[in-house]
Amino acid sequence: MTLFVTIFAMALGFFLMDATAAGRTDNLWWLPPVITTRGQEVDKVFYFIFWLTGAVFVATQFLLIYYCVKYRFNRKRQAVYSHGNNKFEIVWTTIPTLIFFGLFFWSNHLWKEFHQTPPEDAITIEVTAEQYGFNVRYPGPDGKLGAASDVAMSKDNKLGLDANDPAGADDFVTYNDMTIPVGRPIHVLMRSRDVIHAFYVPSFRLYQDMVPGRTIDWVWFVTTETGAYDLACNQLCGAGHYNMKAKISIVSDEEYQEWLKDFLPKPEQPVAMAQPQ
Ligand SMILES: [Cu+2]
Repeated sequence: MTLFVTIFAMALGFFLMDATAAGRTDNLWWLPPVITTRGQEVDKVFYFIFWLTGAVFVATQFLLIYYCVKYRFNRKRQAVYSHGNNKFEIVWTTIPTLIFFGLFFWSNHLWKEFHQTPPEDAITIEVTAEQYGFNVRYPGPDGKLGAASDVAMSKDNKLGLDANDPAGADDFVTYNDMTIPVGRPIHVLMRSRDVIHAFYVPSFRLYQDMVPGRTIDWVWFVTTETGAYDLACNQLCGAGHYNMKAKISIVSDEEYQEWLKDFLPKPEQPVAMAQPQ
């Protein structure tokens, strides 16, 4: 009976895993491909820890089994008292301590690097989360996002935009769709309209909470490959959380310029309506 229940649970697990991983259908047992320069740095730390702890795990389990067998019950053997070995104890305390300090300095160095000011040529995009989706605001041709404040957020002004700021006149907003050019630094400002959401892109190795009342401004990244990737909310933010996701399309610079055209005022069309005489 127990065996049956175990097999059934495993089969159900496989089924559910397959059903929920619509965006990713292969290599589900391992990490998704990494496509940001910072993600590659994160992976180096991950693999270092993975192989080191993996090797220590295998070695200690092997020794455990070996000594269990070697010193198994034997009527002829007499127990001997051993105080231990101070030299060995110093060695096996010092080595892990040095490794831990090394990991601390390594990851702390990366953390500081990830929080550097974004470069001058970065494209600044604002992502405002809400139950249950992501509003993505682009700066338009002037490269500047118009001012916005959380206090001004309302039903009619979802993002709390300041209508008097000329920088905002050419801004445009997409929903659950973020298109960015490959290789360019992308600076993402993160806000939330209601509860805590998250900006989680496994392929970027990037995860940042989006907190109502705050504009998180330290996240920026550079992608290395084109393709479509999932942006998911990773904070249990309500009943529709399971379905809160967006598509990030990473395209070539030419494709990005082409995509932008759909959202910008056409040159042949008058931008403002002519005033009646
Ligand atoms: Cu959410």
